[in-house]
Amino acid sequence: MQESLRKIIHIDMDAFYAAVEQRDNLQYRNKPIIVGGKPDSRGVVATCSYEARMFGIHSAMPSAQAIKLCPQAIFVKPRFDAYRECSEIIRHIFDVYSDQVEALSLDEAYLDVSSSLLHKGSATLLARQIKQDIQRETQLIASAGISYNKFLAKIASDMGKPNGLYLIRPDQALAFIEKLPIAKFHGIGPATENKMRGLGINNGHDLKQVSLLELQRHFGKAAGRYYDIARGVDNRPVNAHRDRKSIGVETTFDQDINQPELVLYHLQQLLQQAVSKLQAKQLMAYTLTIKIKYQNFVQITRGRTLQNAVMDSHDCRLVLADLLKNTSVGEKKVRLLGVTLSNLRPHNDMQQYQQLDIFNFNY
Ligand code: DCP
Ligand code: MG
Repeated sequence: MQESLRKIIHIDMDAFYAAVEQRDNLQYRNKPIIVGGKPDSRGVVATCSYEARMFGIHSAMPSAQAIKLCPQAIFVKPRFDAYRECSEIIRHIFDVYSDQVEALSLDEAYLDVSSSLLHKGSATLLARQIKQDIQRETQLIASAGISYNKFLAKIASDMGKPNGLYLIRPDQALAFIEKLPIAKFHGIGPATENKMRGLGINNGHDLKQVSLLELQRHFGKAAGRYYDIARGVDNRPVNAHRDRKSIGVETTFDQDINQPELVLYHLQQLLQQAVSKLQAKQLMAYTLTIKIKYQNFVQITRGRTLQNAVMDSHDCRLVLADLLKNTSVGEKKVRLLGVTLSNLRPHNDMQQYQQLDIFNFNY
């Protein structure tokens, strides 16, 4: 099927955890509430109500900073069972409208509705119906984005928030992308964004001016994707059986490193980044693997499966140190280090989630 013929809907719940809390607790309605860790020590904001967002608070912000921005904010301990229950309800609704549903997290999914005959094939009317079903069954609000591929549908759902129903038609897409700031491109993270800004690429228009060759020079393998999305091309299918197997991060050093302490330090940093990615996907990992490429380009991996889910990098220091014992670190110089988390599962209960520690949910 030609790309322009697909009809993709992206659904994302508004302020999901916070909306559930405001629904279930009258005293939180119309108030700035923060779901996440308390503002002492290392608590972090999981999400906050739109009332709290007016003060500049957002997900992943340290709670201590959030309370400074809004001293009257109410901190609420997460109730994952309630969020999972809602998630199941909305997934059942999606299944009614499409057999090609790709759930990205508890509150977010892509639906390919290209072959739906409902509403005479209008994906926008279909999305509106899905939003209505969600509201009727959960009393919660979802935003929907509609377009001809995943990249644009996701951006569209962001554009309309909250309570959005936003369509990007094929004939509007190129003009839309041209104006889009690089920060809004899903799949371009903060590091790449900075690099692009350094190259004078601030929006879709700028990105489109750069040749594929030039993009490859700066961004390697990711270049093709950047080249395509600047042109509104994203052929990724909605993958109903997507099952992420691992999450990894790695870094190549400008100068090869030698000291075991320094290697350990970098591995901890990489692990911290991997754990953050894991959290964003609402997953837990039980297997931790390190990758080392020596100066002579020989590459090894060492892994361990743990009894408890991988915690933060501080707690894993001993495991990392242990994995390093069985390597030539200290003798051979290292040019690249990587950390991969695998054996992934959705985080199921409070106790397991707490093991990720970062949120510091000790109420
Ligand atoms: N979440 C989290 N930690 C993060 C980001 C999100 O625990 N760093 C959780 C809380 C959110 C839920 O995942 O409620 C969904 O994430 P979203 O990014 O969709 O954010 P919200 O639904 O809260 O708000 P929005 O209206 O912007 O979608
Ligand atoms: Mg959301």
